[in-house]
Amino acid sequence: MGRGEHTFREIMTQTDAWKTALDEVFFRREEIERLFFYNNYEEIIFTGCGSAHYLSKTAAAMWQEMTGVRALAFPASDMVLFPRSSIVAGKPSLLVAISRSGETTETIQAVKVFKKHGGKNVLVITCYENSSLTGDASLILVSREGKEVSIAQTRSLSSMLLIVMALAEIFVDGVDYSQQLKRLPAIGDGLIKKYGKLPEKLGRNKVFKKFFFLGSGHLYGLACEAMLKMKEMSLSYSEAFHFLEFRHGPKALIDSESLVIGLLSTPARREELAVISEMRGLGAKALVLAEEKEENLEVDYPVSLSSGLLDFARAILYLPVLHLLAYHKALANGLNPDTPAHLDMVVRL
Ligand code: F1P
Repeated sequence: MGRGEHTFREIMTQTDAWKTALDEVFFRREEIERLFFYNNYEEIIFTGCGSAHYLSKTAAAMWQEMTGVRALAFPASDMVLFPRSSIVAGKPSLLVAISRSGETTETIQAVKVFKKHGGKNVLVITCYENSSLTGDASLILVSREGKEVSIAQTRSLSSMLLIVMALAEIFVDGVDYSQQLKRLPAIGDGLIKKYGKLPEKLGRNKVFKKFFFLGSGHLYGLACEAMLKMKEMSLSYSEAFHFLEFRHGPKALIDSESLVIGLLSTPARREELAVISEMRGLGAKALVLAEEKEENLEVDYPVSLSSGLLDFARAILYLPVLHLLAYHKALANGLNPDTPAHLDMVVRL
């Protein structure tokens, strides 16, 4: 096996996993509706560790914006160690526990703590049907094609994100999101084809030593996830911030070795681009992923998603190019992205 062969295959085949993830939600709609409609949840709590924690952040922001129901995200470890900061005993809540393996100790414990504090229903989103986590679940949604050989999550994470997106879609009136979501695999394939060479070029560029991932609203969690991929695979200095937060201190780190990676939203586009242009003025280069055409983005490396989809439906499309950026940076650093330093597939405590 060549260096990074598994990671590369998993990144490039992730849209196949998107298709089966969508089917999982569409085929099990009745069970899902039963879990939600017979229980008047006042809040939804998303939890997980590592990539699943960052996915939880995006999921919570998206869920609340789409459905109007309060949604929060906590790292599983906080739910275990500081239960009162995350759980209000007696409040009708649904816990959504996310874990590729279903074997991460903190996530398994978070479910137990939730139940100990009066929580009743737990929805598990995972890649394995039978695990220590699924035993305590009211409903399990599985991304069967999301399973991976590599340690860093790419295909698993994006397909579990799509399960959340498709779930939220069930509770939104007025817009036919399901039709939009069904178009994602083909659009994702087109993006990988069109922009596959750009992350390779940027990854190989030895000038870039610092990577700053910026995202706001529901895109912040994905900026964190892209930052984590860069750290895990390539051992590079990488950080994630909310766009406008970047001015409040972190911009002090900007220099000509910096690549600022912007996950541009539609509603805050103008304010976010102003941050990008300020950082370019301080010497950074900018890679920006956005819905609009390349020529409308005044940045060094524009990536146009051109999906024609609404904001929520397109979130997943930011990931593949950023996965490839981490992968190519790892190779350029002489590392094997399949096996990041010091990491294991599952953290068991
Ligand atoms: C969570 C996780 C992974 C990370 C590493 C250690 O795993 O933190 O995100 O890449 O492999 O475990 P899981 O609960 O999603 O299986």
